[in-house]
Amino acid sequence: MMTLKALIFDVDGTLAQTEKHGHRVAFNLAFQKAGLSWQWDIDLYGDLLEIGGGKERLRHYITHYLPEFTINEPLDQFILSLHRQKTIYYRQLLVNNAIPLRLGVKRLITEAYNQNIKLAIASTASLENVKALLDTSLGEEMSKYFEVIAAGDMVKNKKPAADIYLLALEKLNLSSGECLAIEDTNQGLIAATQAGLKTVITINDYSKNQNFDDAFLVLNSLGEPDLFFQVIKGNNYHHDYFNLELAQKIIEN
Ligand code: XBP
Repeated sequence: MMTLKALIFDVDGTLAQTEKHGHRVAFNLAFQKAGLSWQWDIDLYGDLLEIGGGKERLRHYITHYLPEFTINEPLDQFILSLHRQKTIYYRQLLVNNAIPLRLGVKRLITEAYNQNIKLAIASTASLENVKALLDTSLGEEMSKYFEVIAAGDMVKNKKPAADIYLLALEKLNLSSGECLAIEDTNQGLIAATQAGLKTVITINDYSKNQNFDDAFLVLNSLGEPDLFFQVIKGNNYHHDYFNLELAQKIIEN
């Protein structure tokens, strides 16, 4: 029988709703600071989220939405400095007004840590931005619970490629059958599935209409003992909120 050894969490949208109120706002502030009139509204940002990675998203926007755009420096350099400024704003936003963790996240992390289940991160966002979220929303003490952080440019191909999950597994020194992935998007699901992981999805506004056929369980949130999750798809084995017991049942089946 397979035993659960680790939980691997996606970050943006899964741990906290950072995209709409964090990353998007920080991009817009960086545009303003650079004297650009670009504005990423909530709907446009939803479309742009198909491209994982802030730098990749900027490049996609420039090449697909602004074909006439020209600058006096290499595009790579321009994107890097714009993204660097965005990262500064993102951290500032979090420090000044931490984005709360989603329902059940802190409880599950605490439960795992107390039961010696390893905790890992597999994120498309840059390491700096992942750390900023963990430090501000979980606190520096609890953010150390994450033994492995696989993020951003540590791999060549970002989600939906499996690379970041394969890196997390390698760093954990565990096989995919011993770990469970927690994600919020179709791209994340594809990445985790390609890495051989079973996946639980907690949907959000941006991802709710995506395809989650390959997920083991699709929920509206992880839920709490006094605030149950809603099951959108899959077998919840009569549980009302997501805990390690349910995670273990998923791994076994
Ligand atoms: C989320 C992303 C990231 C963030 C921006 O990834 O796609 O690109 O939107 O972060 P995940 P950076 O859900 O895998 O955490 O600007 O740091 O790339």
